[in-house]
Amino acid sequence: MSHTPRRDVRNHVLFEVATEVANRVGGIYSVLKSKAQVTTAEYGSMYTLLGPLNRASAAVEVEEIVPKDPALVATIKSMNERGIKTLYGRWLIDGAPRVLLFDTGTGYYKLDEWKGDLWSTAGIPSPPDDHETNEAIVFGYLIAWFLGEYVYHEKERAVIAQFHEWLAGVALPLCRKRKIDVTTIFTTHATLLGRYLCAGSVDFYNNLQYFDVDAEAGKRGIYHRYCIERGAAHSADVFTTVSHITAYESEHLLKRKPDGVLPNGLNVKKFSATHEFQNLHQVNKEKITDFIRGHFYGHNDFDLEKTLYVFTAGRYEYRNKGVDMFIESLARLNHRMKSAGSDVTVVAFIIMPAQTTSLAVEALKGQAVIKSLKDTIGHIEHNVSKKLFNKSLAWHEGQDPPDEKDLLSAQDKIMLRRRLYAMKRTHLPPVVTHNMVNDSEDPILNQIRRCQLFNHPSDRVKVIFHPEFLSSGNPVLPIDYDDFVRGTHMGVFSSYYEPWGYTPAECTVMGVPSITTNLSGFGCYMEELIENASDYGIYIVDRRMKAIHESVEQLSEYMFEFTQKSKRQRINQRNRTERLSDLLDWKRMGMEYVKARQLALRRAYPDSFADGDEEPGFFDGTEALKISRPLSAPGSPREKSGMMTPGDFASLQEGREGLSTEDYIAWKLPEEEEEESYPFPLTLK
Ligand code: G6P
Ligand code: 1S3
Repeated sequence: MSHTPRRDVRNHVLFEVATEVANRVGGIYSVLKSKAQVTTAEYGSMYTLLGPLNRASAAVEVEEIVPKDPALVATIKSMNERGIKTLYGRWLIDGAPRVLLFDTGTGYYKLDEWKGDLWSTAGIPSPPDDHETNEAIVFGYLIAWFLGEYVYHEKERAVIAQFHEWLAGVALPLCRKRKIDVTTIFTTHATLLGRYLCAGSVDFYNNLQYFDVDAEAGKRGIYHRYCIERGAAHSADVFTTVSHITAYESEHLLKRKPDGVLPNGLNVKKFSATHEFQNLHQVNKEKITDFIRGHFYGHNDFDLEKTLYVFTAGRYEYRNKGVDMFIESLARLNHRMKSAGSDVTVVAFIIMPAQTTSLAVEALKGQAVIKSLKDTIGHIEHNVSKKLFNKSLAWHEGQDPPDEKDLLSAQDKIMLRRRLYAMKRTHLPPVVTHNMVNDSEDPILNQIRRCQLFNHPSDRVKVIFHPEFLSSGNPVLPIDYDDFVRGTHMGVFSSYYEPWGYTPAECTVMGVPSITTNLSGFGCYMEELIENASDYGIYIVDRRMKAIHESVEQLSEYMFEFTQKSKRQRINQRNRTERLSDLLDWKRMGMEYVKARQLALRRAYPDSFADGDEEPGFFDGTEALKISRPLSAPGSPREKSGMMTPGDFASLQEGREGLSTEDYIAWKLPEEEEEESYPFPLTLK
């Protein structure tokens, strides 16, 4: 790219480009939203997120403001004058970053022209009826237009544009072809081919280097999308992904080795009272138990004090998210618990949105029946206490005290009897809470049927499939996702394809143990960092070296071991899990983003870093320390991990020069507490 020899790299401007800005779709939304606080702390008004405008979601998430940066004002004005509608505002989340959203609908008048241009300049074809690709093209051209005009107006400061995922990647080859004076980073959160190939029945990881990528993309009708993704990866100044396993996949499928790994962090919120998260577990567990009482009406024959809640959740990708392995392992666990004569019950929730028509009558009835029972008992309780009070008032010496037999009236008894009969049931408690559009073909339901996990009284493992995201407004299971997670005992995410995996990371910061696999970015990251991970409630199933039946066995063994823990052991384990939170905090993880940006600047503006530069020491680490210090905890002695930083990989080292995560936030595993909670040595690899 042709860059002006010297732009001010120190006071550079940062744009992050993605389709999920202020628009919840999946994991990228979580990345941008949770990271906002550290990035705005570092950049302030020099950070803007660029995305397509989704009016419904922007109406809730964005507050419109007037831009002040003269280059931004001029660029927006010029685009508006040419028919492109935009919304500039603050995203109403922690950190309140600035966002500029483009109404892609207003750019469609140029779609044909842009499609032709994409073919002639980048060799990327685009079929007529792929709406998602059309959106990506219009959005990409609007972004390239925006960046081109912006750097025309902003001549002093360097500009970094970081793009997330192929849907936001069309602008990358355009920036390169048009020689737009910005430096670019492309971050992929998965690869298109990886996702498609894994969802089929190929032995993905053992064949990565052998796939004929063009042919495989062609067979699946995604060749044009694949071209966009590959074009983006190759045009960016710096190419990154979210985990080492996806870096390996990207190298083979996109044919460029990533420069570095930018793992996903979380915005970790600490409670002032250390044990508050344990109290929250108890409160939310009670909410789940209320649901269980209703769902299992007539079959509440298991001890709720000895019942454990496990769950899996995510987008409905049956094989990729490992639901197949989860259900198979539950069947084995059921068998094992029965054979061992266990008095524990495991209720396994599967929270994965599928197409449904409505809530199932039986699920609604269960909650209604128990509510009526509760109301009736409340009513009787009131009558009894009133009667007892009146009888006691009338009592005088020499009389017998009021007899409990006289307290329940005939009418009370009839009411209670009615409620008891309403709980009679001729069939088993349902496995699914909703009416499914494709009940007979649904892969989850079919496997539950195959494994005969039908919630029979003799089953020690019960299953509930909730094919809708959780919400506190739901009449059957009224609880928000975070509260639900807190109320459970364990999350199980036995994924086959999982570039990072936010769900187990979220469990960890809430102090909930989880099971993942060594095919997930999160699992590998934790395995690399902590030697005795399972002691911390981080269980990792080996899906790499083991045959499938062995992995299933390992998963059911982990769950079985867990059912044998005492309450005290579970409480201690939750404490240890929660103490890992800092490991996943953006204050630590965000360092990799800093390194990627430094590398991008260095590659685009090498002259600005020459000896004798007027800003000496910019890359000796001290500047970066200054930026992030207010966010970080005071320095303290720390352990050393195998990797220098979470994302050390390939050429991100180039831009580092002495900068390490440990400088960004001094992190160490927490001090051991009482002997009882930490009965084993704490070791880091
Ligand atoms: C938290 C609460 C305790 C409660 C416990 C239940 O630690 O603070 O009061 O006894 O949760 O743990 P359990 O693993 O049985 O749900
Ligand atoms: C992707 O979303 P997914 O669930 O399709 O991006 C997420 C954010 O980086 C990542 O956590 C996940 O593993 C990927 O698969």
